[in-house]
Amino acid sequence: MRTENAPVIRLEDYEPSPFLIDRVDLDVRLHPTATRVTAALALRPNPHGRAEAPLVLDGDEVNLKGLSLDGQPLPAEAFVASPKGLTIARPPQQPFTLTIETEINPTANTKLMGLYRSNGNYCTQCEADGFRRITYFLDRPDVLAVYTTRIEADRDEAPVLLGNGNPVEAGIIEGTNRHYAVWHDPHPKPSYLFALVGGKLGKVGKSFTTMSGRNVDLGVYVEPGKEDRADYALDALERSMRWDERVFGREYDLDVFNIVAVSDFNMGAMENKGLNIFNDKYVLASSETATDTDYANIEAIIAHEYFHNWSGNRVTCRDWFQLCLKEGLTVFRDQEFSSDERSRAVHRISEVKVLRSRQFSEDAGPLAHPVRPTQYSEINNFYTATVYEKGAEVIRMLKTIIGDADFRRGMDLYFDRCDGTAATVEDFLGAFAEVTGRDLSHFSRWYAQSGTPRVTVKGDYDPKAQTYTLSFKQETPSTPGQNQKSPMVIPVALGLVAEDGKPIDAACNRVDENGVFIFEKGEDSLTFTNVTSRPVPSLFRGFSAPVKISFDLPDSDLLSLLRHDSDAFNRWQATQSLAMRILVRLSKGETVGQEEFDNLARALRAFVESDGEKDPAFAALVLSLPSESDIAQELASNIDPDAIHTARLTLRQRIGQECAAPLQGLLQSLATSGRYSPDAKSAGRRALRNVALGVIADADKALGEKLAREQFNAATNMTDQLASLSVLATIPGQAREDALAAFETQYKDEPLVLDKWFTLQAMIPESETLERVKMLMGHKAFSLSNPNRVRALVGSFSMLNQSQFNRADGAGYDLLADVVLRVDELNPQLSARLLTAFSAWRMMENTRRARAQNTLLRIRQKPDLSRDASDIVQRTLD
Ligand code: B3K
Ligand code: ZN
Repeated sequence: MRTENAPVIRLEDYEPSPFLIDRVDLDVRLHPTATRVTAALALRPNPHGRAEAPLVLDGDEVNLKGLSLDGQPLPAEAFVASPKGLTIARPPQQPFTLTIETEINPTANTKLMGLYRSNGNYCTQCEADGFRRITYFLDRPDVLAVYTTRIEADRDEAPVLLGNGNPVEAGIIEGTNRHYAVWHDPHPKPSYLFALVGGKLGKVGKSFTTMSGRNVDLGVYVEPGKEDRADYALDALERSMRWDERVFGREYDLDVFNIVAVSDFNMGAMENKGLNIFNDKYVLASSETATDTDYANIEAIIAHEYFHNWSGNRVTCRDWFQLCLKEGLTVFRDQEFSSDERSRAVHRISEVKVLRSRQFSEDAGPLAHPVRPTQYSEINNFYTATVYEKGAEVIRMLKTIIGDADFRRGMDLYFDRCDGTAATVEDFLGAFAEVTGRDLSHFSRWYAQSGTPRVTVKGDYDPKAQTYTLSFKQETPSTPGQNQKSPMVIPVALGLVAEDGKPIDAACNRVDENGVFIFEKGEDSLTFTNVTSRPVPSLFRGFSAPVKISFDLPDSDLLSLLRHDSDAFNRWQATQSLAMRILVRLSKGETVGQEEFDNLARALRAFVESDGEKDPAFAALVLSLPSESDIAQELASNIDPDAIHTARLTLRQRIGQECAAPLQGLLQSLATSGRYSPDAKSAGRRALRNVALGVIADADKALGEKLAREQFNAATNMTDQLASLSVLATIPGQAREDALAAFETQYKDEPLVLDKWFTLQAMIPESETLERVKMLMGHKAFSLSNPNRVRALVGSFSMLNQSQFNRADGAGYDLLADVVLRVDELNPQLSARLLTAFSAWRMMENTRRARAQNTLLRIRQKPDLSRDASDIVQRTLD
């Protein structure tokens, strides 16, 4: 059992570094088990730092082999070194060069932080604190240096050598089998943006001309033989670069931009300057191996990492508390890019689904924290939905409040003023306050206060006075460490819709020309005049604020919104709200009248008939019910996941019965022939057909099985093949097992496709799944050391299979605990991520709650549990 608690780092304790590093000259001699790194650091005391301070360099599992100061070896009594750090008690008080030689073992590095090997290739991951696993350093984001990197390796082992910045020199070392390359990055950067790659890689590339006419060589490097799967990523990169020029006026700033795909990676990708390193799942795509969703994710993540070049790299973060400054902003930018490239309404709905399922649940549980946290013990646990997704919503609200033109002016000022610096949220908001003349201090509460505000609305129509009044009240629940909450600035985009769909020409001077009312007090109300008939309010159009809304609109009003609202988001929301009303009551064991089922099912049928072909992607979303975890969140306590599962199935069956005929029609009319294209329009048609297939199968298993088998056998792309397989997976029997076996054989040499096969089986909502998952952990393609494999099988089981992970006998919790304890010894970031599946434990009914708590206590007992995992377990139990 751990005896000492990890130190807590607090925002209020921030101090500038006592030393700065202007230049870093690195010489890295790659070797599988004994890589030598020589780092020459040009240091100087920081004029804004504490004077006469010792020089304390961070380290993590590095072995010191040599140390000299201004060319002179440092005597042993002048420093203290351990694998965890290097301290020089009395460093010079003027500029000096410290040359450090270290040895590291990339093959033994299973944490996938620092320099490690993936399928034999060398690569790095330094954010947040991996550079200290390469050499001793001031490994903090506010120390910006210009890097020159010489990489040397065996020519056979690593024919390709890549670094940050521009290539300046390369050659072979005479008389040896070794070669080298030198890279220079002229842009000062923090150590977390350092990267190098050495290995056997194939390349696709093209030349890009920037808006000012400079040529940039773009390259995407992948495992040799997979080059044809990198074309889409390269195309997405080019489109991202053009978009950032057009929409934000941001131009690329080096001669090359490289992306490298690796198979072992802890997250999606990393924005290292000029050398992005990606999880290969987010680069490789072909119609036979990737789904439409994969293509959309690749496009979004390529864009996200590219956009970091300005929001993150040119302007970086002063400290890790400011993480949202780069992440929330960059998510917002990638969301806008995808909306422009695809359908804005459809994309917005997808963003909100992710926000609600991941962020709202985080904000309602033990791991809740503000968008800008004020303390952490392990920063890698703060790359969360709150920092990323809620962080993006905060930027979106700012834009809604100040308008498009001022938003762009503020962004320009922020980039220009903070270029080359490590900035704070205050610097960011300061730019917008300056261009608008507004006081944004009240708005800044969004960065400080955790929890999802709940806005309760009431509407009152006075036919005599022809007025309509909306009253608003807001409350934010208490969250860990925060009991007292203050009102937030909430932009409410709204409109009034007549029951018969005719526009309403009402007036209210507190609603701006874009239809936005700023709700910033605890309670407020609005009165519209000249309202000649009872209106139906459409509130929070486009989901204008990340809040929960309580508004008891009659079902008939929600149906009017589905039919008539000009806002696509609220049309979708209307069906979700109607479905949720039914699902909540069914889950609680309450009876729901036939009429209610019928009303929703018939409305959906009418919608499918009128809109299905018009906008298939949108229709696919309207037909998808809230997920089991969405329902659990709505119930919030005493949760029985089996009851939720049954409730959802019951409603799906009723909808399937009602809509079967038009949906079968759509299966025919939306069928596409010819070559697969991943564009949004074609993907939308496939999405609706595949949702239709699922709904048909819910109501009629035999028919569903027949149609799914036909589709499975005829499919010429992964989207259709996987969709039919997932329908088959929900129907126990030989057809399912045969299809699963056929898929396994077909893709036995495709790890990323087998991941889909793992996931699909882990999600089967039946009690045999537990044994199936255990068996699959023994599959030859499965490995506990590969994060994609672990997430595909065990992550999906615990996060996406609510009824089986939360089994009443606790066996699902035990399975996850056993995996976590083994993974923790290899890769703490991965074990910590898996552990977040427990964060809903307190909402469960008593039996499950007790079992989950015992399991968490068992995990906590483990000697040497990593800091990453203990941090999550501790906060989850607190
Ligand atoms: N900045 C990286 C995430 C790093 C995670 C470190 N544990 C990827 C991204 O958000 O773009
Ligand atoms: Zn990012």
